[in-house]
Amino acid sequence: MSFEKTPGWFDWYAHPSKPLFRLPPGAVDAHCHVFGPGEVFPYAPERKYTPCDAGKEQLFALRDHLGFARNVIVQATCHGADNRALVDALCAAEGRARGVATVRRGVSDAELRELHAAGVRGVRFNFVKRLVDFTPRDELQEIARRIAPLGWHVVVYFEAADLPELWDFFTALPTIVVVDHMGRPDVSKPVDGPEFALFLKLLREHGNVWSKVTCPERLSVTGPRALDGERDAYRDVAPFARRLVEEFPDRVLWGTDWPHPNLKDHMPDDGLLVDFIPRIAPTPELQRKLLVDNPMRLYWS
Ligand code: 0GY
Repeated sequence: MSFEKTPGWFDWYAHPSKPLFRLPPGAVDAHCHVFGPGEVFPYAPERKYTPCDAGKEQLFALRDHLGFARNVIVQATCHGADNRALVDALCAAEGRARGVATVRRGVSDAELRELHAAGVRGVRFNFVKRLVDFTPRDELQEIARRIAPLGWHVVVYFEAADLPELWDFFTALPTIVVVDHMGRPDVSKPVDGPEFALFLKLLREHGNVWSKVTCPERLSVTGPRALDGERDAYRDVAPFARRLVEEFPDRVLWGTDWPHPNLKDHMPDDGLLVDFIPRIAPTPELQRKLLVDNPMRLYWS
């Protein structure tokens, strides 16, 4: 089956620069996706967008180019709960990738065991309204109860404005809860303002909540333009990410978000994204925790 990309869709950056920042040995890209290829792994009928194909070979080439050792591949909404492209990538990665799947209420124990054997260690619950249809909370609670005994965690994706309404649901989950993209703060608001304070409170009061300090390219208003030739792209996002890394050094993860679905104004150079890391994790110790210790503990232990 062939698929037409959503009009205006940006393909991923074909020739990313070599980062100036040298990643520590064993670094993990803990948030990335595979899309299709649609001919082999068709996109889900209920999807809200049709991406460009972005397969496992390209992902592994990017991993090697940037200097990562491993990937955590997160099921994207365009594949719905059909995890075949994800599982195929995990199996091809020879132990160098783990996955986060999407499952529905009817998933069998045998299917969960197969996903585990392939390298899946979590499920993703998506609350971003432009990406998914509503799923009843009791279905998600049931899934969380089913996956908890496997030692898996729940990854949640939501917009900052929806956190008050989701708070009780998140704080009742029986597993580690990993928040995508810092809960999508509005970075034009102050880092010390009430909206981000609520997110910090979630992590302060709930030791099982982690955050991905990802997606400056998605959250930034100032954008990728560096000033004075310095690599200071996405400078408005840095204070938010740095606050999380410094206050919760053992509960943060970093990832490229390749191939960057749904970006409207630019497609980031992944090399530049890696160069963002030392601005949010300024010491070798913080960098090691963010890029190696934390993802290894969550996905490989
Ligand atoms: C991301 C962000 C987005 C998309 C998805 O699963 C997805 O479709 O997560 C987005 O559009 O913000 O993490 O890739």
